[in-house]
Amino acid sequence: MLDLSKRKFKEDFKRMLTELYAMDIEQSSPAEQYAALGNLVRSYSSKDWSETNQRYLEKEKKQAYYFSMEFLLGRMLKSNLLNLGILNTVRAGLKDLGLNLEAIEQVEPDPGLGNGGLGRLAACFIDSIATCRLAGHGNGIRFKYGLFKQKFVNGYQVELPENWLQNGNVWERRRLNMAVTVSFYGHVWMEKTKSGYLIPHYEHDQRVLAVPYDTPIIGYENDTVNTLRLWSAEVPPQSEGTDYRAYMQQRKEIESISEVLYPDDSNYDGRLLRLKQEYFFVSAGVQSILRHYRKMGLSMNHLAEKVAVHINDTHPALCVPELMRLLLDVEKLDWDHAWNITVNVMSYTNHTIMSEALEKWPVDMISHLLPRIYQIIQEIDRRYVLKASTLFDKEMVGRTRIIEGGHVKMAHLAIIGSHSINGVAKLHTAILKEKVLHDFYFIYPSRFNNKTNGITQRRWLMLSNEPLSKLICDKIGDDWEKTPTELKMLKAFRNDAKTLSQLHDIKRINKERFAEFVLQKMGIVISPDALFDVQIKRLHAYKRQLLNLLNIIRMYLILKDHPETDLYPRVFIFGAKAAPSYTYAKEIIKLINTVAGLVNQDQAINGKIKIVFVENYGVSLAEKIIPAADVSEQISLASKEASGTSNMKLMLNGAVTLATLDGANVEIRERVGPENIVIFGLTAKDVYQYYQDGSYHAANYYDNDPVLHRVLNTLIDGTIPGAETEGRHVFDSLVKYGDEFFVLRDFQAYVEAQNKIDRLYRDQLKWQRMALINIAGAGVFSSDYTVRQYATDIWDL
Ligand code: 26W
Repeated sequence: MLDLSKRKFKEDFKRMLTELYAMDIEQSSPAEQYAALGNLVRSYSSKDWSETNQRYLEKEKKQAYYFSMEFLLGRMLKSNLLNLGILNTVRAGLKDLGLNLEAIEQVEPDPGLGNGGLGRLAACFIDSIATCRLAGHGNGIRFKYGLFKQKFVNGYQVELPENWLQNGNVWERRRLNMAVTVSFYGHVWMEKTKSGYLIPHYEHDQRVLAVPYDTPIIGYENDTVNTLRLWSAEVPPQSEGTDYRAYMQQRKEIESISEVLYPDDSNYDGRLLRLKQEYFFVSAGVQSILRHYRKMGLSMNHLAEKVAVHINDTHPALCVPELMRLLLDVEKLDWDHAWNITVNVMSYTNHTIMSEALEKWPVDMISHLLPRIYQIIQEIDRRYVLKASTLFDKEMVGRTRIIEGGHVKMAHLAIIGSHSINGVAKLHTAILKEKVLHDFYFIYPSRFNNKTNGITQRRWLMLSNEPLSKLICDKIGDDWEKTPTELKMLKAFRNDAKTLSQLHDIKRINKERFAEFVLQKMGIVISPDALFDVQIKRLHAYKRQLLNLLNIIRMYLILKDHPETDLYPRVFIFGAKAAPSYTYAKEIIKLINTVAGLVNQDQAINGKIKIVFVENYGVSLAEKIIPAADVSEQISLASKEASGTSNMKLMLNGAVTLATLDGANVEIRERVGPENIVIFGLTAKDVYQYYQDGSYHAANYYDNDPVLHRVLNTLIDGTIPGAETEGRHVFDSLVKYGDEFFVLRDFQAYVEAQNKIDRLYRDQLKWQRMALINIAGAGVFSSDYTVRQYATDIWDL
């Protein structure tokens, strides 16, 4: 923790402005103030950063490397100030200088280097790892363009490039001296030495320079500063006499590797570029780990005692053959030895059971792009098949092998090559064991384990909801900041009318703030007296934003028929991006926007329902919405949402969860008790039962439920002007084509659950008590605990 007085800060800040821009405060713009502040904060952390690295090296500490294609960091300025322990000092100092921290913060771009839950989890984890003083670092790609910027044009999603690096990035450090070379294409031939070794020779390969950009990851009020290393693809130092045009062509091709994040978290997109990206950051990362390891002067035999590599979903699964390649070809270890080390080093997390998202690469593609890696995968597969055939039947071996049907199955590679395989919530892990990965669970039972996801309470409460944090501290002190389960102390106030009314007031302030934002940005008037009902997450059919929409239409119809109906006023808040290629999801966005257009300006319903679909949902918007939420919609089809993490953020901020028994919702219910959560719908067991007997007939629900019938008809009968095209597609997907995610099946139960919410909310004392119990129960979902479990059970740090 930094010892910094306000006076010293003000001097430092003014000096930095002068040094950087030769300006004083009056002359400077917020952009310059931000850059000065950012540089200052970085300089404040640099001593701890180098000392942390020094300490790890000297003590030969085991280090974990979290390999992830995505890190959805969010803005770093305030989070770094908080973790350095100087947030209040800096804020007050700036105020003395006539400046406002929150205004300066707005200058920082929100780096969207991720799609959704998986990327944000990686960001929460690295924050927690540093906070828990664990030796763990992130490894990923420095995408020039983050996830697209979403705009709505006539209700349709339009994607614009997100050039987050345009004005530079104060947090990163380019480290050219630590660059490594990554090889693609070409041919490999093996030379046999006299001693019998096979030495691979690469011919005509394309070499790419991987340049690391390091960002300090500052622990909360401690002296640990870990590293997030993101790799950028560049042309290697130009060889003599390269033709200029050929050079430019080559440069374009190479730089495209770290150009843009794939905007897809659902559909596997078989593009060569994605495979290149995966190998690029894997090879660069593993090479740099070994280079660091060699500095300790230990033999490779001890690698697994000093290094853990974590494979975040299958995207970095090539870590397995890449480490094998380096151990075999460079370190000259024999196969069995190398394999043993590799399996002990690697661990893998599965984040989805959606089969579309399970990566498979065509053999042709992978053998052409990565010839040596493909040879190694073939050998891993050959040995697996050889051994498995002595133990299991042919079908089992066929189902579990890595290369099958002309494809390389990345999940199989990750599982066979890792000593640990985990799911991200109890239910998810159970489904992996019993269904999705049942064969592998049978083969490697001891490798499987659960690690329920978590979130950092620093970003998702202390920073984003300061009024609530302060109230909590007033009530129970600040131990919860470092020991989040201490939030349970709040339960003592469950019957304290004053505390409950304070909770109400804080929610009210946050809602006013959000309402103001919505008015400014969207021109929509919403009342903070209404119930704020929030669904924020990627747009995907399985998450069932559609179920939410159908209920909104139902309510709208009731109010049209009988404007006097006593429905509690509601604001339905959505935030969601759809993958650009995911037509159905985009149609749902358009439908929600069309219904919003109709409902929001219909005088006849007296403003009782409002729909706010915020553009460009991401970390920064989440920070605004979550503190203002009354209800948290977690309504995925049971079994489909691996965990969910917005559910945790919302409960921590006092929202009541309206949910199916899916993902971590199950564990949230365990924590708060069934009376403090509203659960509805099919269970995972029900869903699997339906699959088994094929007995779900969606059309029956359309035919037999008059309410649902009428609601669905509005999609196609002109009740919602402008909805015709998308309305027809969506209608057909539900009624004609089988309703893959049981929306119609769960409709009635959902309506009842929503009615229950309506009733509960009217009793504010009771409601605030539920909110309080939710906040009090949210501590266990801190990522501080999750990463400690990874560290102990998996990485052995
Ligand atoms: C190949 C493209 C691709 C990209 C990303 C496929 C799949 C993914 C991820 C697995 C999608 C994802 O973000 N999954 C989410 O992971 C969160 C963190 O564990 C969970 O909380 C969510 O339930 C899960 O959907």
